[in-house]
Amino acid sequence: MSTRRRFIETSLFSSVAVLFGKKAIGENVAPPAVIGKPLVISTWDAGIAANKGAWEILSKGGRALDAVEAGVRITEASQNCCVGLGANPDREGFVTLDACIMDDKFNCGSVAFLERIKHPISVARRVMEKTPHVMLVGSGAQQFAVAEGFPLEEEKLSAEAEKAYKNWLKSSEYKPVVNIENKQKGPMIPMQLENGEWNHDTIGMVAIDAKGNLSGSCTTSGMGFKMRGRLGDSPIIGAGLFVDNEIGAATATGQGEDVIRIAGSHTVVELMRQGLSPQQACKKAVERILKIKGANAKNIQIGFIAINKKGEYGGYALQKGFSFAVKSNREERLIPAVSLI
Ligand code: SD4
Repeated sequence: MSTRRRFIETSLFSSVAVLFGKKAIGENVAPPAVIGKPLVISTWDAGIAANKGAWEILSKGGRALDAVEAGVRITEASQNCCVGLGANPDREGFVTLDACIMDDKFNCGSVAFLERIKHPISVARRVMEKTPHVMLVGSGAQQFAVAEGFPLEEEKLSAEAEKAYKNWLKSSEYKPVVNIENKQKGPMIPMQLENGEWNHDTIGMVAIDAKGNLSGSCTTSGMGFKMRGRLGDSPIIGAGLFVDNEIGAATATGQGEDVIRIAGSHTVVELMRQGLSPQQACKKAVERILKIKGANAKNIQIGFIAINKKGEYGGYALQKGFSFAVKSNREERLIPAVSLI
């Protein structure tokens, strides 16, 4: 080993050891390969479990792409959460799922309006890797999934979703107006609960691996009791998710229509390109939405999270109640995001 390389490794080891509050020499503390990397962050509290799945891969030197797929599959499979087949249906009573994934080379894949498939994120990855396209929707996406060997699940609402749907049916009228749920005092998504928290039905995850490569994933059942055929931001590259391996990665949650309006995740990445930190970039994007929505902003929630190439991260929300989960060599925690309102 060259003297210079040994010097760099020793200095790195010392600074990491200081960060851990340990003495540098003689302590059995394995330093991360690069400070700040690997790192994974994801939206809402379900992100804690999802990050653990991603970490299995990242901590062994695996690819960020594999990590972000594996991580959100945990959420998709969880019947306790509102993401995946256990989630709230559309107004006709069907659960329709949207997901997208993006790697470090601008490869991306997406599925939308997908029914009866448990892991839309993995279908999105197959679209990316096995087709000349970026997006497949509806019956075509389902046909592709089945051809790829994904099992077609039973068409049955989870007990929670069935209860919520029946409840919603009592007061709902079918009016194809965006945010009609708010005007009817019915559910809106994300919905503010009695205890002041927001419910959610999406997980977005972005990660940087030990080699410094970025990837991201986003998967959702979308807005509960949405119009049949409605897509939000989550399956749209640039809106719900964007990755530029030279700069950073961002993902969004909340009222998808308003994230789409500003090409939200792409905007966050472009703001980081201009020199803003991940948190500053997320804040600026949220401010842009607030400016557009004006007084109507009080009825919606939007949250962005982002990481940059250095392994710095941040998040920002329109309203209180949004949190994001972080996992790295140094920390594992749920962070309440700062909000504008
Ligand atoms: C959508 N952005 O379909 C998603 C919903 C969401 O927490 O993120 N909910 O608009």
